[in-house]
Amino acid sequence: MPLSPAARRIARTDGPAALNGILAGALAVAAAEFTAAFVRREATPLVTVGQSVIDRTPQGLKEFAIREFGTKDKLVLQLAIGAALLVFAAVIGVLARHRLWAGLAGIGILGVVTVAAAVSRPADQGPDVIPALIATAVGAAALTYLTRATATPRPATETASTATADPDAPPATPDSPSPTPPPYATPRRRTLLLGAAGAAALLAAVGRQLQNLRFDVSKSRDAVVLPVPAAPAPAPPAGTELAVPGLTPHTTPNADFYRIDTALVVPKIRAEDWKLRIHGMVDREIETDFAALTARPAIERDVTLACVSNPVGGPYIGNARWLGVRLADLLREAGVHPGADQLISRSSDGMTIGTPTAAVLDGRDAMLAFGMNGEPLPLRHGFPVRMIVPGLYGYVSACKWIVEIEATTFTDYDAYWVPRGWSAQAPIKTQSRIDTPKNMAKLPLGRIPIAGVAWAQHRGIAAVEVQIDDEPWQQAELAAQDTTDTWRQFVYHWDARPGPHRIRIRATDQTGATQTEEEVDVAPNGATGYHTIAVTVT
Ligand SMILES: Nc1nc2c(c(=O)[nH]1)N[C@H]1C(S)=C(S)[C@@H](COP(=O)(O)O)O[C@H]1N2
Ligand SMILES: [Mo]
Repeated sequence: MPLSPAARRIARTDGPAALNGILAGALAVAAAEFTAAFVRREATPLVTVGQSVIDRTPQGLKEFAIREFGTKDKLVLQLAIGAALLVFAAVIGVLARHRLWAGLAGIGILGVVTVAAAVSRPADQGPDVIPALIATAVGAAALTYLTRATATPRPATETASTATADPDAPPATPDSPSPTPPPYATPRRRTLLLGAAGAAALLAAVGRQLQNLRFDVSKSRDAVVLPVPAAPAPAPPAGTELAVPGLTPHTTPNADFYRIDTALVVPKIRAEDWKLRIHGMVDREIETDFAALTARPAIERDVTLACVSNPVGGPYIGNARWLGVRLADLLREAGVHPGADQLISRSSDGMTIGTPTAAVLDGRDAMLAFGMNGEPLPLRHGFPVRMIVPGLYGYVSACKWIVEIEATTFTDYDAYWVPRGWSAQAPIKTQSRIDTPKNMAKLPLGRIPIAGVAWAQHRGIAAVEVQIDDEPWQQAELAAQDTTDTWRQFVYHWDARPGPHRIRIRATDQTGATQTEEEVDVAPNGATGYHTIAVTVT
């Protein structure tokens, strides 16, 4: 298809100009990656901007992202930011070809955005702006250089005088009255662009490598020797595990444990560098480090952790054996004031989580955990130390990468999720999930096990019932109870008749309360309703 003259001119001029912008952008990003290796890994604009987007994302959009992309929402976000940057850089390149100052203004806007992102993070650390500033300077310099070096030379008659008299003159615009513009892509230009692309790739690769060397926590984690618990978890009674194919195992392996957090990159804290400060409304501040914490008498407990964003029937729940130190002991040592009804835990990346002090002190096994299923905490699950409080949703209890606990009040402080529309206090609601059969399954005639898990942390599960279509509710068989803080498997053996069927379940906790049939969404404090599936028996 023949191109119109205008299209040909754009292809010959704006296309290459866009490439200038993209290369300048790539060099800027690479410079930031390199600089971040000397500041903090989390200081690259790719992370600070992404993090700011996460913190500012309206709640509805965030729920949509979690629902649609699951825990891949962060990858999707990074791809979206990358795509936006690419388009913006291309536009900047084209602008610069027409008016260099306009392109530079575009770089300036990116600079302001990245600097603002670096300083506005809750974990604001002054030096975080350095990569943003360096990226802006490199972007501006690269754009200026590439735009000038690849500008269409002026027609021969003008060259001598203007070029020497005004080296800063903007390049000829595509509207220049030049009937046959000289070819834009010259061998020199090609060398220049390849050089810029190569430099960006090298700088970014070396920067990443340096980041990995400087912030390598896997070595620190490998070196951790977990203490032998003074109070080991009581051995679960026989029969906590039912033998039904497709049923969730009682203990969730670390590799399969759900991950929910706002961290775009997993915070990297070496155990040797970790410190925790307990302060606020206390008589004596406590500061401890990893060696001191793990030298205290440790407890080991099975606790089922659940996310408030878990929809009915959803996957954001897991059960692990945690090893840690009783938080109540530390709080009593600190002399927490009776009026301090809220504990704010802060993570190294600025997350704040508010937990009722009463829940930590009421005798349940609230702990600062450093072990998970016999291993040091995995990095994604909060290495080196996190909080675990049986019975409360993760966003009000389970601070990962914890570095600070402040005793305060609910009136004085709103934790991260509270102004975002979630309840300040959120005990886990009684819930149950069918793991097998799957929704929409086609099943053979005969006896079919309907099995899953039910949970009512710290109250314990007393019963699970199953209903087929509109028939009476039937008692399911319960697995033995590990503790009231863990979920409990169940199975119901169903003599399936042919045809389409609806299956629903409901659980009753050990206070006698049955979960409500009323369907409410996850916000503001956890979903309710009966997990319901449809199957066809043939
Ligand atoms: N630092 C930090 N801790 C956090 C979060 C977070 O975003 N940042 N999310 C909380 C939420 S919402 C949940 S449900 C649990 C999830 O813990 P997991 O990822 O180990 O399953 O961590 C909690 N702790
Ligand atoms: Mo959560």
